Parts: sequence; structure tokens; C-alpha cells
Amino acid sequence: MLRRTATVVSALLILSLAVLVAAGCGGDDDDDHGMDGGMGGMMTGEAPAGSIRVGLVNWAVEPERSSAPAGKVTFWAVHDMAHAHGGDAGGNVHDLQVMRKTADGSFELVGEVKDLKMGEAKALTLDLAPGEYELACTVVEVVGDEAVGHYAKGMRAPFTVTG
Ligand SMILES: [Cu+2]
Repeated sequence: MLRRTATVVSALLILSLAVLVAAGCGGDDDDDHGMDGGMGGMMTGEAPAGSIRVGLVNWAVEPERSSAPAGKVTFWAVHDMAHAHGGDAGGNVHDLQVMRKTADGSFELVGEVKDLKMGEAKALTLDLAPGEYELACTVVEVVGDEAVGHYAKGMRAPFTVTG
């Protein structure tokens, strides 16, 4: 009984943290748009020319564009620092997986960068064929006694490569 109560309490805690984080991200988004105008490149390293910035936050993948022409595409994966991580709610590390939708509707991995800590950014250049893709983070971590799957939390975004 005690243990059950503890589980419920921690679930509630995670829920309220998630709400806080979501609220924080909403506000931060506005700031980001302001910053993009004049002060890009404050993150670690420099975004490669012509790259598509992909923000990784709890719990969303936010590409600055949702499509690109076929050929060489460089994603600039950025684990945004703008949002606070509440205690051990997870999300201290994110990946960027680029997955292509196959004929049967499943996804196959085309390329990935992994283990981006807060504030880190990495470039990923891929030769992409036309099609439907998904940009995702498939990190699964254990927080307390719960497995937190970033993909299930909402870390995925559609991406189209045009012919
Ligand atoms: Cu993630």
C-alpha cells in the first residue's frame, strides 16, 4: 500500500513537471524567434551553412523547416538549453534519428546523432532520396521506477524530401 502511494505520487510529480516544462517551452519559443534574428550561433559550435536546425526539447523535435529537396541535407541537431529540466524528470540527453517511411509504412533508420547533452549541437549530413521521413528521438531512460520513452512522449516530427 505504501509503495503504491509512492508510485502515484511520483507519477503526479512527473505530470506536474511535464506541465511546467511545457509552459516554459511555450515562453521560450518566443525568445528563440527573437534570437534567431540577430544572435544565431550561441550554441556550441557553428551551424554549417545551409543546414536545417532541429531543436530537441522535452518533449518535441522542432525542425526549422519541414521539407528539403532531395540530395545532401545537413541537419543541425541542437539540444536546446532554453527549457529547465525539473530534477530527474529525464530528458538530459537526446538523440536525433532520421527515419524514412518504407512502402509498408514502417520506418527505417537513415542516419543519427546520439547523446546530445544540454546545450550540445551536432551536424548530420545525409544523402536523402525523395519520400516521407520522420525526425525523432528514440532515447528510452529509466526515471525512478519508470521507463520514459522520448518518442512516446512526443519527440517526433514529420519531414518531407521532395524530388
Ligand atoms: Cu529525447
